[in-house]
Amino acid sequence: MYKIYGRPGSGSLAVQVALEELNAQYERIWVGTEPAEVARYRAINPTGRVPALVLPDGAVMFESAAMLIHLADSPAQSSLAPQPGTSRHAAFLQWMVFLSANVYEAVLRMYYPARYSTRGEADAEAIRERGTADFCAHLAIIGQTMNPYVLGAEYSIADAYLYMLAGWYSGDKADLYVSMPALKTHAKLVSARAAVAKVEADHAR
Ligand SMILES: N[C@@H](CCC(=O)N[C@@H](CS)C(=O)NCC(=O)O)C(=O)O
Repeated sequence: MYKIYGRPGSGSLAVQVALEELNAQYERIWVGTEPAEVARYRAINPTGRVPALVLPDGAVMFESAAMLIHLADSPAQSSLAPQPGTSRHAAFLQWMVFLSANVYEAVLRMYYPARYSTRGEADAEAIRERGTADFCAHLAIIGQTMNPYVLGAEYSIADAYLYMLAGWYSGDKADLYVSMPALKTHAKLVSARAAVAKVEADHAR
């Protein structure tokens, strides 16, 4: 039995999708935002961020990309990632790290801009703007090669990750899709998956 700690609409969404895709048994636990609850949660994830994943043997993981790679690689014949050791798996790793290190990073500057300056709110607007521009530029790089999925014809858990991250665009999605039509097709395909629909409904409750 896994345990996934998260918040509605947060980075736990893609990890929960992976658990659903694998038909894994898991418990979903919401973490509140009150300081006392976050302080208690740091005993599970010392960064205080969501998600955190507890594995069936009790080991605890943080960092969403690491969780997704671990889950996708766990079954010998996984439908969520190519076979480890192959060039296709190398491409999978490349995009997972790219999404985490660049797209997720830019998202955090869009949503928490005041944290990125010692002047706090005074610089927030400029940092948010830069974060949004970087977010779009990073998505455009993936958009150049995806067709229709990140790895081409086959779905992988990188698609659930991209779908979640792209969904956090704070501007008008229609504008984003005009410049990146591949993302629109991608969102339609990924949102139609049973696992994704189930987890999105859970996060919307
Ligand atoms: N690199 C981390 C980022 C996690 C993260 O920043 N999560 C956000 C929600 S999507 C969070 O916990 N925000 C609350 C906060 O930073 O106080 C990961 O991929 O797991």
